[in-house]
Amino acid sequence: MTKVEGEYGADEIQVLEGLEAVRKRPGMYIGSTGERGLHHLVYEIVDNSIDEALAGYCDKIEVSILPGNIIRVKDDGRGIPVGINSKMGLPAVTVVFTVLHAGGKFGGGGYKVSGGLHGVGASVVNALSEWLEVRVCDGKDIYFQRYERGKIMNDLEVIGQSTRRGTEVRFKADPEIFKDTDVYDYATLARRLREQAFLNAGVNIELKDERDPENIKDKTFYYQGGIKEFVNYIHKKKGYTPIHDEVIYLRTANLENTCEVEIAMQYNDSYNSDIRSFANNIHTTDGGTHEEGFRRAIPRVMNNYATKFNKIKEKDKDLKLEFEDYKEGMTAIISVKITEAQFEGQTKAKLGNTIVRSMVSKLITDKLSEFLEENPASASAIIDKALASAKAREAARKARENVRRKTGLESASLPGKLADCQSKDRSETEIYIVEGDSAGGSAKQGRDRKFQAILPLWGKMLNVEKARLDKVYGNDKLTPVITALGAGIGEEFDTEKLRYDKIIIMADADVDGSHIRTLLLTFFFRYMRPLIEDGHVYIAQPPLYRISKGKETHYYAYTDQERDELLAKIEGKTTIQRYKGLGEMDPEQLWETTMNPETRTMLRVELNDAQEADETFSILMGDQVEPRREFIETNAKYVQNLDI
Ligand code: TTJ
Repeated sequence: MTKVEGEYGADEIQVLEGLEAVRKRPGMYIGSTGERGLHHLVYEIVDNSIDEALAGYCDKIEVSILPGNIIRVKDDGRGIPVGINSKMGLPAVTVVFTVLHAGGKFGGGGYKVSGGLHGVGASVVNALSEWLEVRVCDGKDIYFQRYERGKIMNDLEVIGQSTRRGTEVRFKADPEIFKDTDVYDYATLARRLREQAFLNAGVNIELKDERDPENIKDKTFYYQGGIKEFVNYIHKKKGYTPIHDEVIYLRTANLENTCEVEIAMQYNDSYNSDIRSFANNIHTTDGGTHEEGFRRAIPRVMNNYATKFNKIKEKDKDLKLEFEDYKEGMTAIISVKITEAQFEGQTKAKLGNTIVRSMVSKLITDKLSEFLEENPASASAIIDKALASAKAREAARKARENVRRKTGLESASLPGKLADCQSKDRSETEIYIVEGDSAGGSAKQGRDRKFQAILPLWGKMLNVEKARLDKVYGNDKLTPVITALGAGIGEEFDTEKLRYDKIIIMADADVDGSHIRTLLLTFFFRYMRPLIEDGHVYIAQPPLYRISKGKETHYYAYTDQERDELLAKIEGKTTIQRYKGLGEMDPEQLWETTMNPETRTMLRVELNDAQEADETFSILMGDQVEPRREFIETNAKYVQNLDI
């Protein structure tokens, strides 16, 4: 029976007010009402099924995007209880979907998840859905209830019989809340569900995209090896080769069984580190106590081993190996599951529980030492790699000091090729990093010297993906960029010292230009990440065509489509010039089309997902052909746009 107004009890009024609050401030509950928030709804529901799987009662979770952008999540667990909850006087399943913060937790095994943006529960999804339906099979009956914008549409009712068990939820995100409700991205969901399958060994998660019946996508994620397989996967994906045989796997839990720590790690042949930490399956991007314990224990345990077994030669004894050295080439997953997790910081992405720091530290002390002693070949490979890193860091430090000594200043003198701007007001200044001397010449003449600086680059740029810090420091192509920007590099990078507000990469719209852009972006990403994070990096967009009508009138087209549109619009006789490079433009044209803030268009480089960008650069700039080809085949458009 459908409820009518006037029949609500006090509890139910509270319930409605609760969900109303969610609809008033959705951002507070799911972070945003954009694409991210929309995907968050899916994770929020799936988390409940994962909990059931972790409790040992569910083998299979099926997530589908149905036509009409309806999400369906189905599991074969025990089913949300349908009995009356005595406190609320409502079926438990109704409470789960209509009471804020009730969550889906009814005790019973596993680690209770709490805090952060996660675990806010099914009621939040319900509040933000145009409609939501739940079906529960308890081995006998099929129960059904429907809600619209959080409001109960019918009493929980039996709609049929089944010997199966499980829970099925379908929902349609509310277009009154979300900017777009049709932007579910298969790759994004796949990424997240794969991650969850790695973090929860043995859980089987299927993802189906049935929006287009002509093109159904279907993937199943199931990893018996858990986070160990996660490390293998990352290496394969990035095209890195491990430098020792086995993934190191360490695990511990406390006596009360309220906290479990798992670590999987392996070293590879790259110079990058990829350390991802999780608490209750939530990616703690700001680290916290688990990462602190890890960073502290790793150098201590490794150095103890190296000393005890005489792994460091007499001539290298002065080098003090630190975490910075041991992290080079390291891929590690740290996963903590804890009751009552405390999430801290502005984004609630930092773990705060202090017990975790000592547990991680002890785990590494006990079990990593054991691993090293039992696997001397692996241990030697790791120590040697850290030694090489320490030497490179020492060389880089000397190179840096050399620069300082030579100039007698803290900062080096500006590069000779730089045509600096006049303004000292950073907020209005720009630097164009320009490929090639001739384009650099045009840019110098065409610019507004008041606020625009030009730095021409020439010759072969260093691929930082294949070079250690010391090579980056001494590199004669990168040094001018570093000194012109004036903000340092690596750990010393300081955005405050930046000499320009906008860093604009200007290169030809061809394959070579694309290569230069990628090399520079890789450099910024690896060595000056805040530059990208804070939105200082831009890509200039020079036109591809000039269409002239007579001597006086000129139009510029930035894409083939624009060219065709212009040609269709312009009457009479026209001539088309295709620019093969920036060098073909005279200074006035370059100013008019690409550099004049009034008329130009630029791409701002945004860092939406650091993890994804990390993978992208590893694949694009790495030395293995296979992952790169695979990447280009699946992301051809992305490669052209260079939007990281
Ligand atoms: C909890 O303990 C008693 C028996 O039922 C357990 C339970 O609630 N299991 C459960 C909940 N399995 N699946 C869910 C669930 C699945 C979806 C898709 C959505 C929600 C909110 C819960």
